[in-house]
Amino acid sequence: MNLPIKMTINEIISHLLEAKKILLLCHVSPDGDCIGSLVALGRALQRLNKDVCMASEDKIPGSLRFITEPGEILLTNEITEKFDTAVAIDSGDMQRLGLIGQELFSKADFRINIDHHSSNPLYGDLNLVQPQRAATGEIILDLIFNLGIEIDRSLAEPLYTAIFTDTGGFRFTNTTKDTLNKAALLVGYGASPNLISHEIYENKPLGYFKMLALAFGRFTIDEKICYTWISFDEMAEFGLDFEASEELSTFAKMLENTKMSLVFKQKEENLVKVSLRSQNGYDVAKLAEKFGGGGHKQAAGCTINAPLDVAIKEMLHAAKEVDH
Ligand SMILES: [Mn+2]
Repeated sequence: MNLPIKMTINEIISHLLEAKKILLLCHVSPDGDCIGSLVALGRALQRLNKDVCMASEDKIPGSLRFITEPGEILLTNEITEKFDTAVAIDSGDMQRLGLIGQELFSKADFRINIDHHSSNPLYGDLNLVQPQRAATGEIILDLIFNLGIEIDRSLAEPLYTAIFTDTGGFRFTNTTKDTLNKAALLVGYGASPNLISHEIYENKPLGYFKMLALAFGRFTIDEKICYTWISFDEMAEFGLDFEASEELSTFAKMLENTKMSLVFKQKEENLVKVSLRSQNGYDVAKLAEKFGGGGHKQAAGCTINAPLDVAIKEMLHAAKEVDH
């Protein structure tokens, strides 16, 4: 259904107010935006005495645990109940919810899709998709305001984290005046910029730096495309979870004279996750879509089912053919 935004917000609110059992789902390899948005909306609905279940297909990365309470977010494979309403958060398409997540979402009587990816195919019964928003957290903040709930630190902290992480610490082009105004409001409600930035960007184990050193040593520039890789054996050797490699793409895009950066993160023997970032307006979402992925023009991702060396070769080949 395609309604004007204000009407959609009202429809979602009246639906949530009537719902009894609500399931909130985030995307696979959860990031700060989806976890922050999930936790804030979940806590807001709990204050309205709703029976809310928050779930993720994959486990929450260590750097984001500070915005969650232990046991607050379940893994989708722990869920056996049925829900009258399911809400997909920050998931550009239904597949992003993961295999079990997708099934849980489909089985709910009513489905709501809240997101900011322009490629979102509007897969819900109600769709609140606003690509002009830097983060889904911004949309959730609007919803919470409209629900008439007072915002305190337990809502402000995850929402600030959502906006902070999806803007790369307020550095990406998606950082608008509205984004900063919202962040300022959240600071007013108790979010601490210093604490959140410390939890997200600092507080790293020694193995993290050894991983960076190895991956930095592999930086290769080929036709203005910078790429590097890390294998699952190496991550295990450094005592790191897969999620700890996420930030490599932030560093890869810092290189001068490049148009695009690609980071290949091997998750399993024949499963490689690729993070794509563009520097000069190249649309990496289109490139990711060729491999069944998606995302934003400047930041996208996809998964390739192949050994690491094959994935690198295939993606590089496609990247060089990108129409500019
Ligand atoms: Mn997001």
